[in-house]
Amino acid sequence: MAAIGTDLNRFILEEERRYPNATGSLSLALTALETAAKIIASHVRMAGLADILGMAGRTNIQGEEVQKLDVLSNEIMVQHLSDSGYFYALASEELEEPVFPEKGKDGKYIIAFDPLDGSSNIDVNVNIGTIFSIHRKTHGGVEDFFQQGDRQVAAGYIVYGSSTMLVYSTGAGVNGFTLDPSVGLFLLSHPGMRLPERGKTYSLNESNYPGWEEGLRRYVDHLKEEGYTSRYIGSMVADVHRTLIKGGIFCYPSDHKNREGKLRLLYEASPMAFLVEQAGGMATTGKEEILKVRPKALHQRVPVFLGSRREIEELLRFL
Ligand code: P6P
Repeated sequence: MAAIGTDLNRFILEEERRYPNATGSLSLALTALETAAKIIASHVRMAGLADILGMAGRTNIQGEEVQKLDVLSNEIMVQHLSDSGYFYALASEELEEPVFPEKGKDGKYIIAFDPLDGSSNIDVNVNIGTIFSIHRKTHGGVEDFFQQGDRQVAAGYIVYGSSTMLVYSTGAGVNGFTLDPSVGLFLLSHPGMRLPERGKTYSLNESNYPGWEEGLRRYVDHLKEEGYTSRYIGSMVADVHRTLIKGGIFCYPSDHKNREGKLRLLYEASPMAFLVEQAGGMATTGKEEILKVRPKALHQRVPVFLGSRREIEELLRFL
């Protein structure tokens, strides 16, 4: 296992060496993602200051319209991933249709991402994040995005919090890197992340309790009797990051308002399910494993239950 403090680029190259047939495309694709993440992180840091300086939502000193951070983050992702030439197609939470970059027409990969999830939390300085999911290009066209999650080549997130962390997996476990702003490098800080077999917290928006199915209501009542603590930030990346480290269960279930739940399959549920399973946990829609769901539309939603094995297995007995 790589030593704490190993920088991300070296880690990616050392990972690549484990695959003799690797061409290096995925490694370079990941470094393009890393660059976009660093730039987004710098803008997220400035968000509060921009507001104080009266830039947010108005024109800045150059007379340019300052964009909403999620729109800007999307542009940064699209620009850097397109310019890399490694991605045949990009799908974004911010874009109705995929982008097929001219430079990526020979690219081997496609990527779906939420450029800045939880962006409504920016003005209250709550952690937000970027989530990404990488598949191989198959036949070309938008259909390439409708591959099951267990065929992902890589998935991960960047969480912009007290520190900026990049957490990802290429199918050989999960590793977390913390950005050292003094040198501008992501350094390995959480090697070989594993979910505890069971946790002590449950994480979901209890205001939707009346609209949940009966089995879920009984399960959450049971957790309270068992002495579990509730922890819910309302920013998926932050709630999943805590679950990945501390264990327990994160849920965004369907309810009478959101028949299919709220979270998107391609660029929220599927990448997070890939990470959680790679870290020894489980991820289900309540009816089937999230990684086995066959997508039918770019922005389709699914109910999400993910976390420690014990909590998920117990939940399924209640549903
Ligand atoms: P609610 C943020 O808006 C988000 O998309 C996810 O990051 C988060 O898990 C969820 O919505 C929170 O939704 O309905 O609890 O505010």
